[in-house]
Amino acid sequence: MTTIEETLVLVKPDGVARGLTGEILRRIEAKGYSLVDIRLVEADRDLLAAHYAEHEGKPFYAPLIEFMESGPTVAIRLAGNRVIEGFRSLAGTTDPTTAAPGTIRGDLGRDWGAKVQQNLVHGSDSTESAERELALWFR
Ligand code: IDP
Ligand code: MG
Repeated sequence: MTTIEETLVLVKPDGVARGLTGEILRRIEAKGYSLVDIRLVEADRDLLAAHYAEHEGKPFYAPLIEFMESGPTVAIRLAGNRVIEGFRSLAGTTDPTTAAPGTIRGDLGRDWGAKVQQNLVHGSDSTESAERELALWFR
């Protein structure tokens, strides 16, 4: 079955600040996914509150919003069969210390001792999240 999906990928402010946008795009393109749209965004509080609504009330929520406001983010609309699952696999697990080597977070990320994990990228986790998040970042 061929169902071409789209997902939202973010290169978070740590990835942009560390000059890793190109390396992250290289990995995405080398995997074979298609860039549909890309933009540099200075995310404001309303956008971030909507994007991370599921995490409101968690101990890392306020540090997460502050981190995401700390600099520009690169937002990418990415397409391909099973791209949602495929990009999450490329990204690796949430904690960069234990994310598998070979993944973006495992190869390029580390713990910096902050209250929130600075793990370089975001990828939508379901078709519902992708649709919702793409509408927020590419309105
Ligand atoms: P994901 O980005 O791997 O989907 P989520 O659980 O959706 O992970 O969390 C959103 C973001 O919040 C993570 O990418 C990370 O930056 C941060 N985060 C999640 N869980 C923790 C935690 O337990 N401690 C610190 N930061 C966290
Ligand atoms: Mg998530």
